[in-house]
Formats: sequence, structure tokens, C-alpha cells
Amino acid sequence: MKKTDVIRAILGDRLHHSPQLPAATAFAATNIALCKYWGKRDQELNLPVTSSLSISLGKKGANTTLRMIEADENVVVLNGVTQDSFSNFNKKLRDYLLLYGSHHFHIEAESNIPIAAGLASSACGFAALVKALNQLFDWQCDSRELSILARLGSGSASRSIWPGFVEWHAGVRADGMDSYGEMLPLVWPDLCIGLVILSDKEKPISSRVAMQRTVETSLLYKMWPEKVKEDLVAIKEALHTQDFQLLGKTAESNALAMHATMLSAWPPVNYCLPETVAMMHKIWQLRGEGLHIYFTQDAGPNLKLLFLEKDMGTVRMQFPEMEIVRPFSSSVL
Ligand code: 2P0
Repeated sequence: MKKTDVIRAILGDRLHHSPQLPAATAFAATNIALCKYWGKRDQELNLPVTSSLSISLGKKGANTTLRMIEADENVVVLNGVTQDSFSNFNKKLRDYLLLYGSHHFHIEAESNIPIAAGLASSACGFAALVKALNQLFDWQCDSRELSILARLGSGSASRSIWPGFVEWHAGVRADGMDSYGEMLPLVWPDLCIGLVILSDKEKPISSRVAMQRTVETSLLYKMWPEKVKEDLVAIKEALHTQDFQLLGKTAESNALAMHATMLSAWPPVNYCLPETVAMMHKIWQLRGEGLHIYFTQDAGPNLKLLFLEKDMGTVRMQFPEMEIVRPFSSSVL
């Protein structure tokens, strides 16, 4: 099945709407997975092997303004800088927008997430773009449909349609109509996420390539669906009972298990730098001394810290360069 088949099935005749507004603007927060998405059952539609669960980062994300233009190509402006039409960023957008027809757009994207922090900029980028398209063409899609459309751009974008805690259901259908993000009706006001940037170098291997290699060659990957199943139950219990230690332990263990599947792929994939490992040891030492702090790691060397507001002062002293996000108060400290 192709992406265009899915888009036709969702939009039907609405695919032929002309713009109903001169321009449309939409925001989507970026998200960090507490239980990770690693591996696809369908590469074309970005259908995952397992479900995953994330937290959206409040006001940290992408704000995208879209208008249709009479031109031979899109004009893409990212944080005030017009992008080269041959850039990867431009190509990804062009390929995605072509799925909806041969129109061209002026796209202005503003992102307030730290550059190169490994904060899934494609997740909030595609989610904001889909929301803006929905408004511009007055498709009146619901959040489930928007999540499916965003997934076609990037898997993790399916979760960025929503704020708060979001579960992306893996689904079983070949057309992916049951594979979408859904917000969990839970809040955790004193939950803090610390963003620590250890390196801003481009990652050596894209997550798309790394996850496929892991699925194809890692013996440990066979255990990954079982691990996710257990972790999803534990994380949901932790969220319902506000058991921070259960949340932190499960999220950290899930991230480490994901990286273990990559290390056992061939050729091996290792996103850690020496600084990453040193920081893990520092976190484990602080935890040994009684501080309730945990980490998670995505497809890059930077760690994201999980802790509660009561420990913010101590954590900040240990990691002075860290940016702190409180997803439920939407304020950046
Ligand atoms: C996640 N990551 O759950 C996992 C953990 C990275 C590590 O989703 O190929 O950019 O576009 O579907 O969504 C990053 O992968 O990959 C990702 P595609 P995506 O957040």
C-alpha cells in the first residue's frame, strides 16, 4: 500500500479542495518517548512493530505558517533563513507535500527547540505542517486522522499531534488506519525534563536506517516487543499512581534496552559518545546518593533527564548547562 492510498482513503474528495484561507498557522510540540518506537513493520507507511508512549514538551516545538504560491517550487524558511532547495530539509518537505498534489507553498517554520539536541524536530515539524494543511484546505480532519497523516511524514510525528502523555497504538492493519497517537487523560504538573546537549554534531546514521538494520540483523531485537509490552504496562501504572520511581526506572531501562538492540546489530550502531557514558555514570552515582533522577536517550548522544520539581535545585547544580522543560506548566526555566 502507498502513502497516497492512505491519504485518498482519509480525505476523499477533500483532497481536491482549494485553499479556504490566505494562510494558516499551526503549532505542534516535540515529544520524547518514555517507551520507544524502534522498528517498522511497514517502511512505506511508517507502521511500527510495537506501540510507544511519549510526553509532549509543552511550548517546545514548531510553529508553521503555510500559504499556497504560484511558483515552480516551494519556498522554505526555517527560523528566518531561506533553505537551499537541494537541502535535505527541503527535499523531505517537497516529497511529503507532493503526496497531496502538485501545488507549491511558502512554508515558514519557527522552531524553539535547541538545535541538534536530538529532540525529534521532524516529529513536531510534520505534525505542525499537517495541522496547518488541515486548516488551509479546511479538511476538518479529527486528531486521529491528523495523527495518521503526520505518521506518513515521520513515525514519531503521529504522537506530536497531541499535548501531554500520548500512546501511539501500533495497530495490526496493513493500511495503518489503526496506527495513530492518542492522548492519555493524565497530567503530572511537577514532572520536569532536563535537556543536556553533549554534542551538536550531525548523527552518523539516521534513525530510519539504524532501526531497519536493527530489525534485520540484531538477535536481541527478537526480545524487544516483549520488553515494550511490559514497559507500557509499568509506565501506565506509574502515570496513574504518580509513582515517579517506577516511571523513571522503566523509561531508563526501556531506552537502554533499545540501545542494546542497536549494539547487537551488524554493523553495530552506537549513538553514545564517551561523554554520554560518563553522564550515565554520574546519574547512577547521584541516584546511589539518594537523588531521584533518571535519563532517557534517543537516536543521538544527548541524554534527557527525568526528575521532579522538588529536586530541581539539586539537579540544576549538577548540570548547570541544562535547559529544563515542565511539560504541564508549559514554562521553560
Ligand atoms: C522514538 N525515535 O520513539 C524513537 C526513539 C528515535 C529513538 O522515533 O523513520 O524520525 O521518520 O519513522 O520518527 C525517531 O524516528 O523515524 C524516533 P521515521 P523517526 O522517539
